[in-house]
Amino acid sequence: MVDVILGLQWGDEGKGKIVDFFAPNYDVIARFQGGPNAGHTLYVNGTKVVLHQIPSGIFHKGIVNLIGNGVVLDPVTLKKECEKVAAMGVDVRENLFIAERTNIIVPTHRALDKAAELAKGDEKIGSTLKGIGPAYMDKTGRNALRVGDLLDPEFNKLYEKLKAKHLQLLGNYNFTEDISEWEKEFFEAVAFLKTLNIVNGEYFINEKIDEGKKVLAEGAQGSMLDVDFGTFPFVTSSNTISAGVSTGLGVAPNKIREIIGITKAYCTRVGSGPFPTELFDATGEELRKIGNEFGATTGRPRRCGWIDLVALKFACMVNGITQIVMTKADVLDSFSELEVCTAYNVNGKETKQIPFEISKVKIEPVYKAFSGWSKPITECKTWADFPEQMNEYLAFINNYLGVEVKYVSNGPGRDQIITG
Ligand code: 2SA
Ligand code: MG
Repeated sequence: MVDVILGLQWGDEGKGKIVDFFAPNYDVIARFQGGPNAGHTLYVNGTKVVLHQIPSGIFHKGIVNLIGNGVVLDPVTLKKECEKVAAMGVDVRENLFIAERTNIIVPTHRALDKAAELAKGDEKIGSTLKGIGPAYMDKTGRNALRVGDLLDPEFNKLYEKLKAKHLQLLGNYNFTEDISEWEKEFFEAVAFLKTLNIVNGEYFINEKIDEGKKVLAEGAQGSMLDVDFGTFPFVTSSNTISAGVSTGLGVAPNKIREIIGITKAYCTRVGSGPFPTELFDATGEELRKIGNEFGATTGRPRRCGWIDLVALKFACMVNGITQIVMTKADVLDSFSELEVCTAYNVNGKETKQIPFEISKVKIEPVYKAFSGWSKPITECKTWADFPEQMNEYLAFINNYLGVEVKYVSNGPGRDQIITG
């Protein structure tokens, strides 16, 4: 069977840490979408590691890590990351596998991403500029190169053909950057990638499932960045929700069991687009400072605000969430009052649904206030140690969402997680 862990907000919910925490219960950890735009932070023996392409189970010996076909893979990022984990004693040839249908990010994808964002001016998406959008466009446009193509003796020809198409597009943009250095790096990385375990991902994973092995599918970005259900057009280019597991790994929906959603105790967003509960005041600044809210891939400061139950309930619905993990609850320790968004006011009308126009109209959040707990919960060891005010906060959220918060993370460390 397959369980899924994914983010319920706009990314950065703490997926890296949570996948790493649950990893010992699984035999296989698989990424099913996204690419080097992801930044999954884990702490290994006290050292902070950020993973972009490799699944977060890589530091557990004996666990198989699979990069699934739904991912877009940048060989350059992958090579650097493999070298980084190798320096920490991990042999990627032992426990990393890559699906041959995985689409490849080429240097001109990054160039196109950059050129297109620049051309958008004020309307820019706030992309990580890793080439994600153009790479997925080539997938749906049926032009992409895939990992299996690397083994084709004619690969260089295929590459040149795709590059020529991209250069034509870049011609529309007045793009003048020299990409020859990127290309040199790319071909070195391609040579390296060819030495890794390239497999038929869908047979590989289904054979594991048939053998009774337990698979954990690891989401990237967040549900509100889903290309269909997120705050379009301010989204990423893949299906980040649980349905993406089936298409991104070749696993049938009836093989999926638990769908674990992660939410922060508050909310953040990096990049442009609607964020109804965003705080522009000292409280927002405080959340960013205490929560150390800066992009793991780009270092950009993240926008911060209160928890948004309208968006969370929507995310629970489209994902079929069966249990919730709340992260960074300790960040709220010092706030004397907390707000929880329970509805939106859209054009003078109150609603508990995400409106289609979310990216076009101003949304006023309707809040319910809670008193803070003003106690360091980092010291709590069990659920019973949680302050009364925190129990009230959690009970309200459980009741609103109709799904239970089963785990609360109360610090960045591997062991700082409490089960209810
Ligand atoms: P892209 O790069 O084209 O997919 O960007 C499109 C939108 O998706 C957002 N996005 C993200 N949001 C949160 N976290 C992400 N990963 C990094 C991290 C981001 C970083 O973990 O911190 O370091 O800045 C991620 N990746 C994409 C992006 O902001 C755009 O709004
Ligand atoms: Mg992240």
